Amino acid sequence: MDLLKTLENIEKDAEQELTELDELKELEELRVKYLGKKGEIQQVFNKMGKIEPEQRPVVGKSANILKQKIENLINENQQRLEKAKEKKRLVAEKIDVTLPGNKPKLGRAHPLKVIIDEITEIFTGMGFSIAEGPEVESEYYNFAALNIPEHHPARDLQDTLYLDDHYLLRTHTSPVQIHTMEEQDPPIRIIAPGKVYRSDELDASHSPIFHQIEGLVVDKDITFSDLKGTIKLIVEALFGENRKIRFRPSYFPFTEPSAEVDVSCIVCGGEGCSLCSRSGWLEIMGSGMVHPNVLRMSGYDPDIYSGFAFGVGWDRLALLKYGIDDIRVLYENDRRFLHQF
Ligand code: 2U9
Repeated sequence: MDLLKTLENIEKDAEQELTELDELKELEELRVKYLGKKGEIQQVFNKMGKIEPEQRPVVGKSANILKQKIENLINENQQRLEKAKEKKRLVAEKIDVTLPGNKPKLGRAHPLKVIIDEITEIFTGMGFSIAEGPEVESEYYNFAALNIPEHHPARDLQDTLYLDDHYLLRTHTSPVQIHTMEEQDPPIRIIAPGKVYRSDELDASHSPIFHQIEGLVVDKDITFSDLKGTIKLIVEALFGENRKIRFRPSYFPFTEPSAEVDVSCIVCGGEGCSLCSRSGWLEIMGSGMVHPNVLRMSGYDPDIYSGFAFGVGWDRLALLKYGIDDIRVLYENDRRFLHQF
């Protein structure tokens, strides 16, 4: 039995098989085939008992040298195959950074949001804070505290969405100002933007949910001139410096005296057109000096403090600003519509 010859053959086979390899997993198979417990080198050792004793050291030494050599070959080839595999991966994953990217679809500010951002900027600049409150209110905060008597038509079931005998969905944001007056001492300078509810049928100019922005200032020596100056500022900021403003006497239970504010028509400038029903004026907000009863009910002495308040239909401002003739588009969230602004 010529084990040296066997070793020589093993060496030749191993060298050839290893250099022809191109898959890492086949390398493992070859490691088992040559170096494993039942591998070819081990089989040579197993047969050592059957050869001449003086041959054993020679064969043993050669077998050990070959074992080491195959081990080295396997390790070298492992490195070669790993490098090749990595290179292949890098080529496959190559990214062309010069290709144009996918443009993310950007949202736009909703028309109502644009308006409130503008108004917030004007008022915070004058030292006002933004106040918010619950949409579910009691009769007291929505009506009684605002000097709206028990049998006033505004309390009518047709206008107000009642939840039970005492609670309702607020019909204006005025309760927010009542809460603020109860919690804080004058001076008060707040605007209260928010969602309000009325029992209206939905059509082009009515929605059972709509938005208001109200303002309230209470301090010593607040006069109707302060009201006029403040309103002039908002109107000019929203509709431009060249607008004319007119105050018309009006009635609200929570203000006395009260005034409706008109602005010269933003379409015809006062000539008369279909938007202003040929009058040249657009009615844009209500206002007035806070009624002494309202001050008193919230714990302010009307002989010391006075205040003014105003209220605007926030949706109507958006419709006017953008020339939209249907309130429903503000609530439908149709991206094709909203993307025009
Ligand atoms: C307190 C005292 C007074 C808020 C006011 C108006 C006039 C007004 C309407 C405008 C269009 C409502 O959306 S609309 O229909 N609002 O005309 N609101 S004064 O007066 C207040 C509020 C709170 C404590």
